[in-house]
Amino acid sequence: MYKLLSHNDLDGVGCGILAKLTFDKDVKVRYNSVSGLDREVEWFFENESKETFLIITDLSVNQENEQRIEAFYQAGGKVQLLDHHKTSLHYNEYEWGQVLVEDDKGRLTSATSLLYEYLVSNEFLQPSEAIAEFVELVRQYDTWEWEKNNNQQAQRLNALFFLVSIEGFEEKMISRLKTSDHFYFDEFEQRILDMEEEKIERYIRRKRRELVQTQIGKFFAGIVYAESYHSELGNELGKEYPHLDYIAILNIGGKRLGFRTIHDHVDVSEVASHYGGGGHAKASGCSLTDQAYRHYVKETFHLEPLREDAKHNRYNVKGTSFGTLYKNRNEDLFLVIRNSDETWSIERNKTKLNESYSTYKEAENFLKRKFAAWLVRDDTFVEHLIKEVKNAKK
Ligand SMILES: [Mn+2]
Repeated sequence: MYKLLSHNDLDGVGCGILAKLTFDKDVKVRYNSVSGLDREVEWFFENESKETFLIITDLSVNQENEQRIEAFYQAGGKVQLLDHHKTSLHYNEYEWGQVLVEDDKGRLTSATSLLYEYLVSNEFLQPSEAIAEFVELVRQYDTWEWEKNNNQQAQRLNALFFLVSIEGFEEKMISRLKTSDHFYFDEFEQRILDMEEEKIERYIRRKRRELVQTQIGKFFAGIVYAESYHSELGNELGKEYPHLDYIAILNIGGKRLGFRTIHDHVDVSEVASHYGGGGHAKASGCSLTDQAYRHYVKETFHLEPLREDAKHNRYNVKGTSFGTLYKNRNEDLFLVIRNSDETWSIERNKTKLNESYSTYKEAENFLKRKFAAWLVRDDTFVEHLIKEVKNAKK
């Protein structure tokens, strides 16, 4: 018998699908949340037969279980842990641990891609094109590579995963991978996925207007409350507000906190590990500990949401030598202007601030971090100019 303990996200369930394709009725699969795995591992050692081959994917165990697994392995037990999270790299010190963040071709891995490699190279599973295509979609989704490659199929696979039950998803995928030459979505799935996409768009548009910003430690965070679509949301908000180092997504009901960044200078697994969590450089999470609650909820609850930059301006646009107008919640007006030496400065209510910046972007970053200002619409800009002209005439 085999027992697979895996994560309850697409990558984790991808592992379950591969295990069931491989071992069929000889494998029992349990999906767990990050915090739920340790209980399952304890249950395994208390209740399962010593002959059962334990496979753990996409998750890490606590120190006690790490020792239990090592003792089990030393006593002749069969166990394999496969993971791709940077925070799990120390398991590589054990013979039963294999943690790989990047493969030898420099490609980011996922638990599903690691398990596929493992099953094929140990000749448990016959490789096929359909399975390889499915594994690659899961990998691209989990590593967020799909966005760079504009691989909509990968995103749609994850959307489908959330639309149906885990059992329903497993069943569909297993029969499809067994019987078809290539991976595909059927007509019904295509239709519900189209509807889902529109729904996500509306959800994100609404959440964009709820984001607050604050400085925590050395970073500026954007904070939003959301129960679903964390990856899509983190990505969209990160792009909408690039002056923020990362986006923190609060799931109060689940007492969880997720972190996402689009920037290379930030490693959000470090931010999460500060609160006892972990994950990847671009996506991580932790439980809502007392300290996390204080930093992200209590101390930010009174803040007003950020205002979005005006979208369809023709005159008040960024980076012009003419000057670009911003405003904040205190009704302060800010003008970003280009100096004669090509540097940029900021005027706050017509008083020039001391600092100058070598690029427009840097000036804007400062303005948005320090004053939470937004680009005003053309009509406000024109009104401002008319007032200026009138004042000049007096
Ligand atoms: Mn994963």
